[in-house]
Amino acid sequence: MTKALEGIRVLDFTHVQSGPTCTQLLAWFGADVIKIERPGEGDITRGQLRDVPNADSLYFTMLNHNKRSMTLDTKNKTGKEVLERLIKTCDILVENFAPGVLDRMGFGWEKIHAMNPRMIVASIKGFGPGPYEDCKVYENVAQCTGGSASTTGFRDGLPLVTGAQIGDSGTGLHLAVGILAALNQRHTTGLGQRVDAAMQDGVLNLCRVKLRDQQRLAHGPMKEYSQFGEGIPFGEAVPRAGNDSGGGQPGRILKCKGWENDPNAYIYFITQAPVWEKICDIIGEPGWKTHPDYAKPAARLPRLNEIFARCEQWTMTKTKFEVMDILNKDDVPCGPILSMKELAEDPSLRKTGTIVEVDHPVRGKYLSVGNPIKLSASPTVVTRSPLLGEHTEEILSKVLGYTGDEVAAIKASGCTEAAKKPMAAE
Ligand code: CAO
Repeated sequence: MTKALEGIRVLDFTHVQSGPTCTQLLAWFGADVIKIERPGEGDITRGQLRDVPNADSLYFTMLNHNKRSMTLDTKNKTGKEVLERLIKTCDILVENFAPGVLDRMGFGWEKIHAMNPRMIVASIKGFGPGPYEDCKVYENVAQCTGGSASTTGFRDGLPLVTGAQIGDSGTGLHLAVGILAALNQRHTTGLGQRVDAAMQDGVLNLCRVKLRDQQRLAHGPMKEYSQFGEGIPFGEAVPRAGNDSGGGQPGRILKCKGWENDPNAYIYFITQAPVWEKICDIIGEPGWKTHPDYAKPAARLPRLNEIFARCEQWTMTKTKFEVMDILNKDDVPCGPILSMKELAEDPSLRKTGTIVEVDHPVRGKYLSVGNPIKLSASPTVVTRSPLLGEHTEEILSKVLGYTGDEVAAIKASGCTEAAKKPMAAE
């Protein structure tokens, strides 16, 4: 079966998490992704958070599946010549270097565009143009500057960062969408273009509903926020809303049986209006179906704490999975809080390829998240991440067309291998 991006070649200058998320997706859709790494060191994450001695870390392996690795010192004269040939050969360059790095390497947009007018140059930076455009940025910086941290957590607690990597992986996803749009436009223009995704912008996009709420504040209190029912006035900016639902249907995280000992014995429970009467029967409050304080959504808003406390009395008598079964029979939307252990062991996620087991020659078998986007005519087969420089020779000869002698000369220049450090006694 062919792949959606078959025939598309990606010059992958990405590192750490944000950029690799994007190029891994392109690889899963069938693009030939050639990851360029610094000789001797490679992507810094190969050695970060290492759990198996001398093996590439899970941090690296889980973000670099289905790619080829080539080592190349792009500051070396011969290395620059090889890079020029790569630019002429590839369709897309993806990078998430610090601002200005590509220019300092001598490969700014104008030069690349002149060398290969069809090339799409896609970049992730921390910030777009403005006061912070030169700053280096990591995940949590983006969460804090993109509106996520100020709106996450409890009203009376610290701003919180989330476990979901919305700054890094989220921006990688945004970039991938931009690249696919640019690829499509190339069909009509014949030209590449720049695709820029800033992490602050990506996080803000994912916090869209909070900017919605910022504007709603001007028109009175937001009644679905717990603090409305608690009589606590709103300030000038959107407050942290704890586990209140971000949508129009009130929801909370409630304790389930075993919560005293299990940190994940909880369920997210949504009191969706169309199923309110069924909820009243399930929790043992049939009188609330007609009572003027509870029957209509607007009447319930100031009483959400009381209503959810009553729901919790019921959920605490059942495990989270029992609650899920009972509520779903009546179409009540809810979600058990699943631990990473439970997700890792979930047979249905294994079956769909959302969680996959991958074999690696150095570290052995490990679990990874597979492609969450399923294409019916381009199924993803996850293959292991490459070892550092594993495909250097293959790419020089088979992709770039260098002869055996030329490959030998390139290697002799030192641009593909790190200079050997002298032994202490030497
Ligand atoms: N050959 C030669 N030199 C290379 C090379 C290669 N193959 N690959 C990288 N380098 C060099 C670069 O040229 C750069 O050198 P100069 O500073 O002299 O120009 C140097 O490596 C360091 O690159 P960097 O500044 O991108 O890396 P860093 O570790 O200092 O910063 C990061 C990392 C992530 C903070 C920064 O890259 C960044 O802000 N990126 C954009 C935002 C982003 O994606 N952040 C998310 C990261 S994941 O949490």
